[in-house]
Amino acid sequence: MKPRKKNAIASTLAVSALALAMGTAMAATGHKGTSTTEKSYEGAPSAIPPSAVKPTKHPKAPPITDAEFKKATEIFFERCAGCHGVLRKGATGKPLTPDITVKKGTDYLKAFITYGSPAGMPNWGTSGVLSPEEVDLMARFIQQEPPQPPEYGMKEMKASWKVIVPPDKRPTKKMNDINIQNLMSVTLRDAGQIALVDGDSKKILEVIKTGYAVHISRLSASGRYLFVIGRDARVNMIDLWMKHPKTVAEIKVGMEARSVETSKFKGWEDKYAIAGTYWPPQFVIMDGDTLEPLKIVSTRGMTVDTQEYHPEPRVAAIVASHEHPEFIVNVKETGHVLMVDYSDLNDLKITSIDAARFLHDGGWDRTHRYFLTAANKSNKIAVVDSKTDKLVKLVDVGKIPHPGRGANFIDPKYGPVWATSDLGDDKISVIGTDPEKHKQYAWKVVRTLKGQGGGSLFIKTHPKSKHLYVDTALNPDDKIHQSVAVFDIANLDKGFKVLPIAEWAKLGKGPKRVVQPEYNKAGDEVWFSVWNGKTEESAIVVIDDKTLKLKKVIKDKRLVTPTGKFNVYNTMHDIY
Ligand code: DHE
Repeated sequence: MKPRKKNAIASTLAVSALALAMGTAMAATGHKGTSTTEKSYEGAPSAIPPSAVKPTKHPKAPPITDAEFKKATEIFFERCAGCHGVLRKGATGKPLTPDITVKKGTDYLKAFITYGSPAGMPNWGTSGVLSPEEVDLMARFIQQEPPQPPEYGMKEMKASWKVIVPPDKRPTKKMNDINIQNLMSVTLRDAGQIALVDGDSKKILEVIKTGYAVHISRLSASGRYLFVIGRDARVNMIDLWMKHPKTVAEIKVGMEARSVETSKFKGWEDKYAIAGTYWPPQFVIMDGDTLEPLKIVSTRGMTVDTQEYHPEPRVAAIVASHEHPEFIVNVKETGHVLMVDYSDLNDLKITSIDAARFLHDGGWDRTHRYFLTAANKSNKIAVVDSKTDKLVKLVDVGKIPHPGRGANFIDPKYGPVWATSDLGDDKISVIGTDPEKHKQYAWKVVRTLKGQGGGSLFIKTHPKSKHLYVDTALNPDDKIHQSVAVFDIANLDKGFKVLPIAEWAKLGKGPKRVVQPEYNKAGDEVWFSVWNGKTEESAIVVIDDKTLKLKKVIKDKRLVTPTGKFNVYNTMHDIY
């Protein structure tokens, strides 16, 4: 396999990041039905190098040369795979396999690609993103067999695996005076780096190179190791005990990924790490000290509803059970939640729970027994009982719920609840989570709050806080995506206050999307990223949670496109 040139990856990323960050959403210009927000969010280019696939033609499809096939693959991976899937079996977008497309014919497909559809297909032609020749090419391309990227198994993983500092060469005690528990790991999305920011002084302590378009950070149960995953499926394991925390082990677990987690059950702390991949559709359990890949499991299989085979069910969120030695793995396209028992990797037991399509992100209730996860295109939250390994309920919520890990608090009327905001509308659904003392409210939407607008990605509170914060990072309106709504938990009916976070950051031009509230360890400060374009100035804004006043603006030229922030203590203890 010829690796894709770094520059090509960088420019692909730059284009996507620009489209997303600038809100121009090239993929969505002018089309009806699906918001710019959704398209620009989901339509990010695939990290799979198009050079990795071979032309696969269909006998009944119109002719296409090998050179054309290559170019079309590039366009497809860059613009279409996020919604239709690499193998075109359909995800957010419709399936585009030859059994469907050949019957439609080139002229029909050209019109569809040119003008888009009210159901959400962008108007690639009339928006000027694709030329008439490219529209014609894509119409012929999608009638061919979908080219399949290569598999990526143990051999490839082992070849990419590096133990930079072996366990016996690592410190036996903490060698720095960093207050590790209040450290923030900040995603620097388009730099392919994370910044370790001291939660007390608000100073950047380290900037560490990670995978391409780095996505999330998670902590080992002990809090010593930080695991970071890039969209290119590179996992970095960073030792926070070192004088200068740095990567001690690294592996590439596939070609495209979003999730990483570590074992947290009593007796199994720091023993294993797990990473899930979008391509190939699989997950891998690794040694928690070295990232040595131990067990790879495919997620290919049948969908929960129509029970049809899906060749590309991507792995979305993964959490570690506190009830059993298990990882809980969301399989997006088939709608299964897998309870993967890691106590015996040779005789691996997996309980597969039927939830709903398309599973994305989610988090624990406050007791850490129930996992609440968004089946986003079904507009549902699936509630899984990690003690009995059973589905408790599918709860109907608003349009395209997107909780991140959600927010747990005590509702003055309904007791313990968990909340999600939505990408597709301005609702916030508050769900009762206490089947013991508030049985009548358990697993029901007890309130629906109205937020600033759609395009919300993350909602957050903290056990010590009286506030609930809801971002609207992908709302097309500048005023809305540059600010955050805050509710007073004691007076939820009174509506929200708006905090003009981006204005407080006093940055120059750019989209300045305010994204992902994250608390410090004490739960008395909230940190927001003001996410600007790659070449524009971004910032992190810290507010006082009690007074809702500005406390600090962190600006530094190294803070390139900050998005997610992960407080060590809150992340290792699943506090949100
Ligand atoms: Fe994310 C979490 C997938 C785009 C910021 N994102 C997740 C998770 C998944 C996911 C599956 C849950 C991981 C887990 O818990 O194990 N994200 C995807 C996509 O497929 C999508 C829609 C498009 C893509 O091509 O990647 C996507 N995500 C984005 C962004 O554009 C965001 C806003 C900015 C960025 O940094 O790329 C973004 N995603 C995040 C963040 C989290 C996340 C900050 C973790 C939230 C948390 O609090 O745990």
